[in-house]
Amino acid sequence: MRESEAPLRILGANKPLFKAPIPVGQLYKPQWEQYCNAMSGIFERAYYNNNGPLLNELEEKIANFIGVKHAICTSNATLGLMIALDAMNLKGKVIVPAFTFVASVQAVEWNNLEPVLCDIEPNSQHIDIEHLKTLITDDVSAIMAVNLWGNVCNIIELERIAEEHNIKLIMDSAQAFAAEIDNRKVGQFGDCEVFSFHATKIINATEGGCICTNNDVLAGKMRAIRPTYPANPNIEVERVINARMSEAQAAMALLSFNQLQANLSKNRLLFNVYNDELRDVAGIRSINSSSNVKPNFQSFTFRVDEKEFGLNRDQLQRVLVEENILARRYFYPGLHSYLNYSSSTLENAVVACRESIQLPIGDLVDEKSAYQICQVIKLAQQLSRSIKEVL
Ligand code: T4K
Repeated sequence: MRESEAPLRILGANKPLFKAPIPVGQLYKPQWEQYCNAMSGIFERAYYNNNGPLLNELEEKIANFIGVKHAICTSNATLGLMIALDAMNLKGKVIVPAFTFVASVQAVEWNNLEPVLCDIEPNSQHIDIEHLKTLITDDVSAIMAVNLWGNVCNIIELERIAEEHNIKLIMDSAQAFAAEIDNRKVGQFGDCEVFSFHATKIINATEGGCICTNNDVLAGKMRAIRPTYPANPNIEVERVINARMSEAQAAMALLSFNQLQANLSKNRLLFNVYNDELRDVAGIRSINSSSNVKPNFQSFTFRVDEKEFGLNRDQLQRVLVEENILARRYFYPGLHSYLNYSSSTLENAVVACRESIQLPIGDLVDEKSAYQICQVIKLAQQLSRSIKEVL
C-alpha cells in the first residue's frame, strides 16, 4: 500500500492502486498458440457453423462431465432460457426470484409468459422457498430458480415442490457451471438447466450457453427450435430462432473446458483470501452456501451494512473504482423496479439490490491483488468519516 501520500485515491492519492482496471468476471483465456491451432482447424475445414465437429465434441464433453443425457449449446444463455421455456409449452405465470440478472425474467417475458417475482433468503440470496409456496396458484405453470454466484440453491426441495404441484422446474444456472450439491453436478436437476459461457463465466466461449436435460422429447424440441431451419422435420415446433453456437465459440469453450480444474482452484484460492480477510470486518455480510454445496467460486459477493461499516455500498464502490477495482453492484437496479411489482413482499430482494457488491475474481486477479483489495476495503472503513466528507 502507499506510504508517503494520502492512503486512498478518493482522499487525494495521485494514482490509483492498480495501473490497469480489474473487472469482475472470469475472463480466463487459452494460450494464444492453442487458440491459433483451433482457429486454423476451423479455417482448414471451412466449416464455421451448424452442428460442426467442435460443437458436437463440446456437447458430448459437457454431457459426460455433468452426467446428463443431452447438452445443447446455444449462442448465449439468454437464448437458451428462451428456447427452454418455449419448448416446455408453458402457459400463464412463471415464478422467478426477484434478485437475478435481467435475462432470467426477460426470457420469461419473451415467451409471453408472466413473471411472478419471489423474494429471496437474505443469507444465501437464493429463492425463498416459503415465499415461493405462497405464490403457487392454478395459473402458475413453472418455476425458474436461479443458482447465484456459483452457489447452488435448494434444488432438491424445489424439485419436490414442482412435482407436488405438477409444474415445470427450469434452473437458470448461468453462473453455476461445475458447482455441485450432494455430490451431484448442477445441470442434472429439474426439467432442464441452462448455463452461460459468457466471457465473465468459468467456461469462456466469449458468448455462449448450454441447456442440459435428461428429457429426450424436450431435447428434441430444443434442438429443433435452435436453428432457423427445420433441424428435424419429424419434430413439430411452433417457431424457431437462431441460437446456434458457432465453431469459433465452441473452440473457445473447449479450450476453456480443458483449463476448468485449474481455474476452479484459482477461484477457490481468491475466494478464500477475500473470505478470510473480510470475515471480521464489521458491516460486511458474506453470502453463505450450504454445507452440501460445492460452489465454483466464480464470484465473491457480499452485502454492506451502512450502519456498521460506516459507508454504504455505493460509497464503497466509489472508493474501489477510484483504485481501478471495478467492483459491480449486481443486481442494480432491482427487477422489482422494472416490473412495478409491490416491493413490500420482496423485502430481502430490495435490501440485496441496495447492499450487494461483487469483487473481481478470475484471470486478472492474483493472490496479492486480492489481499490489496481487502486492504482498501479495511482502509475505507477506518477512514469512512473523511471519505463521506469528500463524496
Ligand atoms: N441468468 C443469469 C443469472 C445471469 O447471470 C446471466 C448473465 C444470464 C442469465 C444470461 O447469460 P448470457 O445470455 O449473458 O450468456 C454480465 C454478463 O454479460 C452476463 O453474462 C452475466 N450474467 C451478468 C451477471 O454480467 P454485464 O453487462 O453486467 O457485464 P459486462 O459486459 O459489463 O462485463 C462485466 C465487467 O467485465 C465489466 O467491467 C467489463 C469487463 N469485461 C467484460 C467482457 C465481456 C471485460 O473486461 N472484458 C470482456 O470481454 O453482464
